[in-house]
Order: sequence, then C-alpha cells, then structure tokens
Amino acid sequence: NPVSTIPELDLSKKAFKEAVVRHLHSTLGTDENKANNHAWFKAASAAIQELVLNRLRKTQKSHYLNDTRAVHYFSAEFLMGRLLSNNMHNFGLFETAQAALQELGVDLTDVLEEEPDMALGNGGLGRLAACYIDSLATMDYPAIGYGIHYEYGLFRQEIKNGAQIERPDNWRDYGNPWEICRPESIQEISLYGYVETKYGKKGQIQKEWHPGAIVKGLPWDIPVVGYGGKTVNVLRLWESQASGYFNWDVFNAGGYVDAERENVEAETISKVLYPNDETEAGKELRLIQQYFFSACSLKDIIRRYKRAHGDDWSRFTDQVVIQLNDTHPAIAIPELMRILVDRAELDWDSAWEICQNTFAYTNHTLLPEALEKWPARMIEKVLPRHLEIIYEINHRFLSEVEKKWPGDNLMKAKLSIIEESNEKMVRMGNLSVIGAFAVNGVAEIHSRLVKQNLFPEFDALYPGKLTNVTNGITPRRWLKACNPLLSDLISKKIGNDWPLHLSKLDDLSTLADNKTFQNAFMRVKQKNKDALAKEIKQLTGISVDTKAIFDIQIKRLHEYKRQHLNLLHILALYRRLLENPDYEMHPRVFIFGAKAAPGYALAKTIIYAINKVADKINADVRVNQKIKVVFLPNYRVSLAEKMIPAADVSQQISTAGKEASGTGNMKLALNGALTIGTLDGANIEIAEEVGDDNIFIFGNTVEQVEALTARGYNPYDYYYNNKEIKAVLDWLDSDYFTPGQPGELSPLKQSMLDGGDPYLVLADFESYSEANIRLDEAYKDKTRWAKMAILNTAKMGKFTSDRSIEDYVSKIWKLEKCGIE
Ligand code: 26R
Repeated sequence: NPVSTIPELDLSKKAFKEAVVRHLHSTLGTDENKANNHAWFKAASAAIQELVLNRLRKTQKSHYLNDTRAVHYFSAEFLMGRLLSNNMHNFGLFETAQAALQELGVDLTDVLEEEPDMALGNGGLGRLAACYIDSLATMDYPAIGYGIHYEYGLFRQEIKNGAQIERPDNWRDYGNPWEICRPESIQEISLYGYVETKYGKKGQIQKEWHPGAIVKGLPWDIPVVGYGGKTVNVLRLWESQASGYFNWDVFNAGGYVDAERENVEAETISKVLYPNDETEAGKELRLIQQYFFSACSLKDIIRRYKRAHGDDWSRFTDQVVIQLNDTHPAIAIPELMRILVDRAELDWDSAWEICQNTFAYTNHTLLPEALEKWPARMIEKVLPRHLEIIYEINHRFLSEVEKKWPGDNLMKAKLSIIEESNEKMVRMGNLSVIGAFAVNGVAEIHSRLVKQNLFPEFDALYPGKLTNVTNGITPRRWLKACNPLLSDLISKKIGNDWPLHLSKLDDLSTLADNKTFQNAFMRVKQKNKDALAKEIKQLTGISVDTKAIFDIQIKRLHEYKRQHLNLLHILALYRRLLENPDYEMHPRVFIFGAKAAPGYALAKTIIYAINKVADKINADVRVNQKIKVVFLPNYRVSLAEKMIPAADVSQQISTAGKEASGTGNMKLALNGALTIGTLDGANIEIAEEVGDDNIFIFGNTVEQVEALTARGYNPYDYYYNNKEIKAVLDWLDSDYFTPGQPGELSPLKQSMLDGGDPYLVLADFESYSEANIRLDEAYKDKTRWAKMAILNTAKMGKFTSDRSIEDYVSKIWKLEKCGIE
C-alpha cells in the first residue's frame, strides 16, 4: 500500500464505506436500496474526492510556502479518460474500495463503467499531456496543466451500415464529480478592435489596443493525483463566458444585434473540440480558442507571480517555464510580449529576453498539412496588436539572419515568420522556434528529422536549441490499472515498486525462459483475451475464437498510419485461403479501433472498407475459422484499456518518417504484445530495447523512402509486377464487398494508383506480407512466443513517462521536487 505513510487520512475499508454511504445520502439524496450504479459511482467519487482535496490543499500550501519554480503545460488537448479507478489506484485504495462496495452489495467494475471518458483530445498529443501531468504529480514536481474546458469533447463514433457517423459527446450531462469551479479566479481577455498609436511622456511610441469584445474565462480545476497519493497538482481548464462588455461602436457600427447573440458568441469559444488530427483547417474560431486559453492562462500565471513578487519582473523566468504542446498555444508568445511591453512598459529587449527564457516548444509532427499557418489578415482582425508584435519580432529576427547569412534573401524567406504567399501567412512553427529557448521532437528519429529536414537553418542559427525527448506513457494507467492480472503476476515475482521504477521490469528477463512463468504469463494473456472476446460480442455481435492471434491496430485513422496496408494484407490472406483451403496459418482476429476526422473522406472510406470486408469474411464459412475482422466502434481511452491487455500483436505500420513517435506502440508492448512495425518513430527505440529477435520489423526505412520518392515512385510498378497486389486492388472495384454497389470502395484503390500512393503502401506490401509470415511462424512455437512476449514487457522500462519527465526536467525545465509534509 503506497499510501500507508499518510497519517491523517483514514484509508480503511470502514472509513471508505461510511464516506460512500454518507455521500449517497447527503450529496446524492438517495439511499442504499434505491441507488443505481450511477449513484454509486457519484458517491464513490465523492468519497475519493475528499481525500484528493485534502492532499490538494497541502500541495498548494507547500508550493506557495516554498515559492517554487513550476512548469506550466499549455495544451489545447488533455485526453484524461476516466479518473475514478485511477485515483483509487493512486491512493492505494482500489482493493479496499472493491471490498467495501462488495459489502454494500455493489460490484466496483460496474460502478467504474458509469464514468464517461474525459475525451478532451484527439489522439496522441492529448493523451501524452495526460500521461505527463500524471508523472509530474507522481514525482512531486510543481506543475499545472492549462487547457480548454470544452463543453463537447471528441465526437462519439457510431457505425451505421459500415460507415462512421458522429454524435455529440455530452460528457458532463450528469455532472463531473472531479471538477471544481473557481469563479474567484475568472480572467477576462480581449478580442477584435483596433490599435491606437500614442506618444508617451518621453515622446516614446505607445500602443493601446481598444478591443471590440471582452470574454470571460472561468477556470475549472481537475485534481491530478500522483501515484502514492501525496502530491495533487491541478489541470486548469478554461470555459468561455460572455462578459457583458461589447464595444458596439467598433464592432458592429450602427447595426442592432440582440443582446443574446453576444452571449452565444462568447460561449461558442469553448463549445467544441476540433476533431481534426493532423490537418489544419485555419478556422477563425480555432484561432480564438487558442488565444482564449493561452491568454487566460498567462494572466493566471502573472497574477500568481505578482502575489509573491509584485511588479518586479526580474525573477519571472526563475519561477515560470511554459511548455507549448505543439504550436496550438504559440500565440502566447506575442501575448506575453504585449503584456510586458504595452502593459508593464518594459523596453522591447528586456521583454524579449524574458519571453525567450519562458517558453519551450514541443513539435509533434512533420506532416506539412499539420503545420499551423494563420492568414495574417485573420490575426489582424481578431488580434490586431498581436500581428504588429509578430511583425516586430520578425523584423528583429531577420536582421539576425542578415548578420549570419549576409545578403541571403532566400534564407530570409525560408526562416521568416511570415510566408509571403498570395495570402500572407503567419507560420506558427517558426514563431515558436524563434520565441522558445528549447525545441524538442518526441522520438530520436523524429528529432533528427526536425533538425535535418524541418528546421535545419534554425539548428545552424541556434546550436543546441533543438533537442530530443522521447515520449513515454504512465505505467500506472497502462499496466497497473488496466491489466490487474498481469500486474499481480509481475508484483509476485519482482515486488510491487515497478509502477514507480519501471526499469525493474527488466528483472523479468531472467524468467523469460522459465516454463512455469511462461505458462502463468500466457494464462493471463488468455484471460484478458477471453474478456475482450466477450466485449467484442457485446459491442458488435461478432464471435471470435479466443485461441486465435489477437492482432490489434488502434489509433486515429490516417493514410500515413496505413490501416489500408493492414486491410490489403487481410484481403490477400482471404484470397490465399479461397485459393487454397489448406493454406497454413494460425487463426487470427484482426481488430481495429479508429476515428476519422469528419471531413476526411478517404479516412472514412477506409473505415467503411474495413467494415464491409469484415461483414464478408466473418460470414464466409470457407475462411471464418481462420480469419475474423472486427472494427470496434468509438475507440477512446476506456476502450483502449480493455483492448491493450488482450493484444498478441501490435500493428505499428506507418510510412517511415511520418509517425513522430507513437505511444500506443509502447502501451501494447508493455502489456506483452509483439510489434509488427516499420522503422519509424519510437518503434526504432522499442526495437533497440527488445532486440531484433523480439519484434517484426519490415518495410522501407526513412532513407529508402527518401530515395524512392526522389527517383520517382510509381505505384503501378508494384501493381503490374505483383499478382496479389493487383488482385486485391481490383477486388475493391467489384461489388463483392458492397453487394449491388460496385465502386463504393474504388476511391481506396484510386488513392494507391492514380493518386500516387503518397504513403507507399504498395512499396511496403510484400515486405509486410513476409513479416506477417514470420509472425505466424513464431506464434506456432508457443514457448518462443511466450518468451518474446515476456521480454517485451521486461524491456519497456525506458518508456515510462516518468523518464520522459526527468528528461524534460534536466534538459529544459530545471525544476526542483517539492513534496508535502
Ligand atoms: C493543426 C491541427 C489540425 C492539428 C495538427 C496535429 C491538431 C492535432 C494534431 C495532432 C498531432 C500534433 C499529434 O497528435 N501528433 C502525435 O503526437 C504524439 C505525441 O507526441 C505522437 O506520439 C504521434 O506520433 C503524433 O502523431
């Protein structure tokens, strides 16, 4: 019990039981006989929240008294998932709570299912932020997460006749037991309007922004409980509200607009999370969202700083470091400049020095369509003063460039914050590199490509600024809580401090050849597969053979992630089985989970294709003893927690150079799944840790991809030279999978032929197919597979988010731990 050292908290079963019943009566207004699972969930959460708030008060007092330096993690997304089970585990109360509820006649598992996911993020970037704030609290680092309190999180996905439809995510419909509203900390931010140039007493130029509208930010705090239940940090999420102020003269000269519309517009800001992953749409509301939470958060930070240091700015950068999670909050850079220059009346150079020592920036993608650019005209309309400041930053920066590369105008055009295209655009990546003191990629190869391909000139201009911090995942949620059977087995063998010291898992390596341990390990995997099979049956009606290989690909749907490569291979297997009923393969269930951005047509076609192929194969008695295909709808954190423990195989098959890191790859390997993957992102570092014998690597490397595209890649070469590729692609043109509707799947084939196959699916197909044969061979040897699976779990120590956080702390944040008591 990691918390047994907290003296003043009563963590007994008796105390928990009493607290739950008390909340059932006094908070929920019901009783033990009438309460349904949802009421029990609320009461149990309230009971845990009492402990949480106790530790939160102590943590905040300690941080205040010690006047600690803290990291402020700015992120437009935090994919928290469910919190009750996590908080119970972190207080060491899970078993206690289970027993207490059992005595009350309630099953904790059912109660946990009542909690809606906090799905305030799209995918990898949002979940990474959630893992990082878990590690920061666990390791007693002063930290606060800042983001947006979206009224609707990522859409709920339903599948109708094979196609994705989007439904609103009403995650707070019945209230959220964890969040605390803090009206005492409301902030106001400005939008629109114009800038007046004035002259100060000494004749100096002063700028005054006359806003067209003012919006209120109301903070909601979500406590973040560290493992061991000592430090409790907060995630502060801003909700927008109308302020009552609106400058009618400026914004809507002459026109009458009813008063309610102003409220509606203000409240629209935090209404909904944009569901685009890796494609920038350039919508004004999204820019406003970004500015809204960045500006509210900065005001909050400055208010707290001033409480301790008054108007003395000299210690600001000792106390405050702000991490920008991608460029989404990059507008904070000109916003801090505005506050320092226009409000605090610092001279430009002093302000810029503070700014440059405050911000650090993490890049999460190289895909050109995901690099944010805003039309200068749009920034001018929404944030007129910020555009001026951006121009001034750029002007001074370009004279630095001139010093380094005299007369090189091409260089200036390339490095400029402003892209001088038809429509002038502001490049948020360039702004971030210029305004930050550190820039990091998220896996070794990705950081190398950031330096070599994305920002090579910046790397020359600012040696040492660009660096790497390889991503990580919290082993508390992604092993201890989600896979209790494996956790207990591990703890029995190597003790129970591995959730805090994940490298201890390496002690399992010596057991990899031990028959008894192999059997125990694979028995756990089997039980987890049995449980997932039930879930699959319940969610889709599909029966799967639990002795089959459970092969899982879970991630956002994107061409670069190549779910369609997986699908082509499934079609190839289907054909092989039809042509030769004795085709040798271990039965395999291909399981997918993925949401497509609502406007991404081809991604939606791929989901449709997976479902149509699944319908056909699952109903085809000639093959359905050997292969099944399952698409689980509404992939999200809580579903991942059920799928990952049951995986035999982890599909990590992106085109080399495209997946910045991946984090699902780490979660699956930690739970004993073997990776079939390309040399991309963190797969490379996973391969280094587990060794080449314990992973199935295939496909073109980054260098080979570059060479292939440089000499002119032609997918037709593969189409005409490989009969299997031709046959499966042509199959998509027929109505075999879409009876009566030929051509419905043709766009998929098209994308890989006339579309140029931008992600080299055909180029990697054969190599992928061979890797699958190696995998199948390996699975047939039960002993060999068990050993490989154990070694995967054993060698994942590096990928704890605790290590990532220690890397950030030592390379970038320079924080001191600050515990309580
Ligand atoms: C601009 C906007 C539309 C947008 C672009 C990109 C919105 C969201 C994204 C998502 C990107 C930044 C993302 O999630 N990237 C993922 O980050 C993970 C955490 O670092 C990586 O593991 C993963 O490889 C990467 O795709």
